[in-house]
Amino acid sequence: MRHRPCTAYLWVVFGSILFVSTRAFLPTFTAGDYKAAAIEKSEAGNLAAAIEDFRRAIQLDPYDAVGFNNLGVALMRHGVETRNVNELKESYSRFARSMVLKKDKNTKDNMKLVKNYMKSFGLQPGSNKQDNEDDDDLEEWEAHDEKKYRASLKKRIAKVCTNDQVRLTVTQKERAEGILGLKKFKKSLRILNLCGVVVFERLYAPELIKRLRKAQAKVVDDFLKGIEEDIDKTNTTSSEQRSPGRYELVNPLKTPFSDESFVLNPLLAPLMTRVLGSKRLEIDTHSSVTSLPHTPEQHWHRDAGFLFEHEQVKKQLPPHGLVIFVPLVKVTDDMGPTEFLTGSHIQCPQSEMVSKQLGNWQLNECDHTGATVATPASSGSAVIFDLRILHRGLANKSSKKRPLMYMTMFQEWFIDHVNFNDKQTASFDIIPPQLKKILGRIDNKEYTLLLEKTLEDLGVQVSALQSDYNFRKHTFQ
Ligand SMILES: O=C(O)CCC(=O)C(=O)O
Repeated sequence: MRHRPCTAYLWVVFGSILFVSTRAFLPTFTAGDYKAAAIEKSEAGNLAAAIEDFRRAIQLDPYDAVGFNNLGVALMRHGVETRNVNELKESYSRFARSMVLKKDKNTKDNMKLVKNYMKSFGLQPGSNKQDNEDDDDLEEWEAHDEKKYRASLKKRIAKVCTNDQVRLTVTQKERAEGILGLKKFKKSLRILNLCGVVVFERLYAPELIKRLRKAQAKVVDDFLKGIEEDIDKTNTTSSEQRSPGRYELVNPLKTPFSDESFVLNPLLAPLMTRVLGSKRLEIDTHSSVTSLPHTPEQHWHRDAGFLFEHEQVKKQLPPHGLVIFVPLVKVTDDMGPTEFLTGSHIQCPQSEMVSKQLGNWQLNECDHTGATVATPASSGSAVIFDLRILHRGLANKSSKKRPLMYMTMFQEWFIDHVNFNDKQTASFDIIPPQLKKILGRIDNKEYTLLLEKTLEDLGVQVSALQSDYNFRKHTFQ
């Protein structure tokens, strides 16, 4: 029996028929089309028209570093020709945006060039110190004297990683335009790199949060009903008790959980690619964590630890993943927000480890680590943290549930072996202990094959359950 197509699927088909037929009548211009047209116009000497097209290109692709650089060059040339200082100023800021998206020597040279033009016109560019500062604090790592570097790191963490400073508010304009102001973007990079956590207040549209809240509440209610009937259903493939009264539940891959505005929000995507140092990212966990009323605090933990010993790499590597928590209700202090030990995502030599007293906990952590920060936040905020940071959920002392969406964005090569373990076949139990690790991954594939075979034996047409699109063979994206 062929699997009955669901309504969502029919909408996709209908949508694409509509799209194909409208496309036949209405030419759709891509960012690439506008860029190509702009280059032609620029070569023909019509810089003003080229600027218009470059502007359209970056509107369509606001994360294209080359697009911003192109626009900067056109503005610089036109600004010099017409002695238009506003165009020179704008050119400088377009280069700056391009550098935030991708550091590039040519763009840096262009910045110097336009700075010189501006000076010759009597203008002082980049008077804001922060704009000119390198946003990557950790780049200093290589050219340092280890002792001096640690002392300065400790000072900077103590100064910057405070409750107030790790928070940034997203404006309505930024939400509507889908892009953060340059200064805010740079600040968020600095904070996330240095402190290991950053909070964007009210990042998501209230309408999306409303739908997520409703859908998530149903997942929680169904789960709670299920464990009331059978307590063995607590830890399954799609649920896990994280600490007493705190449950992580996997979300179904359907709207609103899979909406683009949630999984690939334009305000966050550039930060993710910049901090992780790659565009090849994958969501690994898409779930929620709910702490029930009157539940205790959680243990301090890292979602995933460091990949290598500090002595092996001697530098801070980019994270293997970032986590995004999204409160679905206003999380106040008494509802038990998540608490972080700032700077604990940055590795240090063994000799720099000290004993730290964190509440009732005595932990061995790097001396440079700073204050703990708790992250109460309004609904629809995004609490973003490095997978390696030490954190815990605080006690929910209130009489309300505290639901957070929980999404992890991983480097494509990283496999999380800790949270939500893969399923193994029953025969895995008789594999000798010394071979379990090396055979675990292929045994998990075996488990899928076994399920397919079992379904086929029961008369289910397994191919009808599968996508026809062999994604990973078709694309390296
Ligand atoms: O509940 C929280 O605030 C944090 C949960 C958490 O960190 C976890 O379950 O891994």
